[in-house]
Amino acid sequence: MLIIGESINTSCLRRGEKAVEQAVITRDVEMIAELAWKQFTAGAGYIDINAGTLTSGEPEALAWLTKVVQQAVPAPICFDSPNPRALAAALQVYQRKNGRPMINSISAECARFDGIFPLVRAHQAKVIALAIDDTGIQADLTCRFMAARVLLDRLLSAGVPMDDIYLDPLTFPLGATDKAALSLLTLIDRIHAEFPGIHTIVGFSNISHGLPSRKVLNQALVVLALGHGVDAGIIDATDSQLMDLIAATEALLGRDPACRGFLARTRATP
Ligand code: THG
Repeated sequence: MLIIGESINTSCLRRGEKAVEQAVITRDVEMIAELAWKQFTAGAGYIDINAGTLTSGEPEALAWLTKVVQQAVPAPICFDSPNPRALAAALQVYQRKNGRPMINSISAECARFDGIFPLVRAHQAKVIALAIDDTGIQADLTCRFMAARVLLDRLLSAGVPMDDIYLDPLTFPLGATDKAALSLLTLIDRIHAEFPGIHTIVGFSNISHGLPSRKVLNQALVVLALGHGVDAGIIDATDSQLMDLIAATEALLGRDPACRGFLARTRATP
């Protein structure tokens, strides 16, 4: 599973009230570099950066984060913003030595597609595609599936390679709808059945918003989604129990030749 580390997000409260936001506002290089390093050494293949709470200074903040993260770790960056100006500012300072950038995210909303698609093309970025159109995020699965289909058609016919697209079916919090996880799993199945070759990705921590014991809910959902063939996850890579579960589940599903990944992990953490 491709792991996108979620922790460098200004809405993240994990390290105390608004600690990440504060670190970005004060340009605290040390704290951001440490967050990047912890996620990288824990196994993150991409480091997500999101400065979405800083509405006016977002472009400058995202560009600063890019410089700090690419200096701190040899992993590529996942640029997490709906704002084309912020994405453009960050991509402009991104050095590709750590790998191709990933843009998080485009959608079938017309303004968002038109604002972000030129950046995907100009930077030859991998792209996360949200199953949402101008009618908003739909609870109805067929509507969400239709939004995904329209977006995929647009990306593929514009020449984006299938292997560069990560389709995100999106999930509601379980606290808001009992069937949130079941709907997500059904959508993952439908996407893999109807669009073979397309990657799927989920922001797993969304499921537990507003509920206690968030970690264990996130862990359970990741295991379930792996059973449905999900390819990638935006997760807390520093949750070592979650990373153990991913390694074990991938081995059990035959996605880890000769259990190499699992064995390497168990040797590292006896
Ligand atoms: N899809 C895509 N991108 C996304 C999301 C998605 N980007 C943002 C978000 N959803 C994924 N990132 C986060 C980051 C932090 C949290 C949730 C989602 C979060 N953190 C807790 C906190 O700050 O209190 C701590 C969680 C924990 O400890 O487990 O909630 O869906 N494409």
